[in-house]
Amino acid sequence: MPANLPPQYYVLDREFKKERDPFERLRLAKELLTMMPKHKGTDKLQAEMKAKIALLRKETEGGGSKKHGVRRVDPYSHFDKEGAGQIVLIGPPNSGKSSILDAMTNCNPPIGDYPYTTRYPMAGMTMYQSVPLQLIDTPPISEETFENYIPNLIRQADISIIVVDVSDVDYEDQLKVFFSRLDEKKIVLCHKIPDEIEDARFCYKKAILAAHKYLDENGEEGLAKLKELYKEFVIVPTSILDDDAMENLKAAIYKMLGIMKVFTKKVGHEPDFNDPVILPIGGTVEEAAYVLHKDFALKLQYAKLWGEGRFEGQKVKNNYVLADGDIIEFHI
Ligand SMILES: Nc1nc2c(ncn2[C@@H]2O[C@H](COP(=O)(O)OP(=O)(O)OP(=O)(O)O)[C@@H](O)[C@H]2O)c(=O)[nH]1
Ligand SMILES: [Mg+2]
Repeated sequence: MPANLPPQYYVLDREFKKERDPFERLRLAKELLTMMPKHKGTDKLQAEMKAKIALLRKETEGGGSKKHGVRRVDPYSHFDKEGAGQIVLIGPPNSGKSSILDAMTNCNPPIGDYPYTTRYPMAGMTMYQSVPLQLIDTPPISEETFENYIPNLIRQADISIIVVDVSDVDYEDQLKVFFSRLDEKKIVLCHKIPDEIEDARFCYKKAILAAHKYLDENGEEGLAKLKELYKEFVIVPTSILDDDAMENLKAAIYKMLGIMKVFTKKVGHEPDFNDPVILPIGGTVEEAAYVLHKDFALKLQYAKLWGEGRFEGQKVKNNYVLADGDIIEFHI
C-alpha cells in the first residue's frame, strides 16, 4: 500500500536528516509523525518514527550515552521548567538582559557597562500576583556571537523577552542582526502563533519586546521609533529605575501565557492566597480539582465560589468556567 505522504513531508524530512541538534531533531520528528497520514501504508514508517522519537527523548533528557553513539547534550541547552511559565531573556549585547534578571529575581548575574558580560545562561524565579514565573538570562546575540544552545532555550521557553536598549542610537541595526541570526536557525518570534504554519521547518515562538532604558537620554525617541518599526509586537517600556514598568512587563508576560490563577480554601478556613492553582484561561472547577489531585476531581460533588463582584460563596457545578482570581471551596 503506498504511503501517500504530502510534499511538505519530504521537505521536512530533508531538514530532519540534516539537523544535528537533538532538541530540534525531536521537534522535527514529532512534526513528521503528525504529518504522516494514518493508514496501513504508513504503519512501518510510523513505528520507525516513534522509535526515533523515543531515542531522541532519552537523549535530550540526559539519558543518552556515548557508548551507543549518542551525542552529549550541551548542559546549558535545557533548564527544567519551574513555576507557571518559562521566559527567556534574549537580545543584543549590553541591552540590560542581566539587569532585568537581577531586578526581578534573587539571582546576582554579572552586569557590566560593556558588551558580552554574560557568558553563561542563568535561571531565577520571580512572582507576579502570587504566580511564580521562571526567567532565564542568556549571553548576547550579535554578528560576532550566538551561542549554539540559545536556539534550544528559545524553543523550549513559553515566551521570549527581546530586550532592546532604546536609548542606544544603534539599536535598529542591532535588532536587524538579531532577527536575521534567529532566521538562520529557523526561529520566528511573533506576538501570536499563526493558526497555520506554511513552512514546518520554522519554529514560531511568542515574544514581547522590552523597550529597555526608556527613561535614559534618547530613550523616548527610541521607544517611539520602535513602536513604528515593530507594530506587530507587544512593546513594554522598561527600566530598572521604574518599578511600575517592571511590573508592567510581568503583567504582559502573564497575559501572553494565557493562564489564570484561582485560590483554594478549605471549609471553615481562610483562602490560601500564597499558592494558587494555575489553569489555562477557560479552565473549569473540575480542572482546578484535578490539578490538586486526580482522585479529588473524581470525587468532587460541587464547589462554592467567591469571585469579585460575582459570587459570595455560591454553589457551582463541576463544569463551571472559572475566572482569574476566583476563590474556590471544593466539596467531595
Ligand atoms: N540607565 C540604565 N542603565 C541600565 C538599565 N538596565 C541596565 N543598565 C546598565 O546597562 C549596562 C548593561 O547591563 P547588562 O544587564 O549587563 O546588559 P546585558 O544585556 O546583560 O549585557 P550582555 O550580557 O553583555 O549582553 C550596565 O551598565 C547596566 O547597569 C536601565 O534600565 N537604565
Ligand atoms: Mg548579560
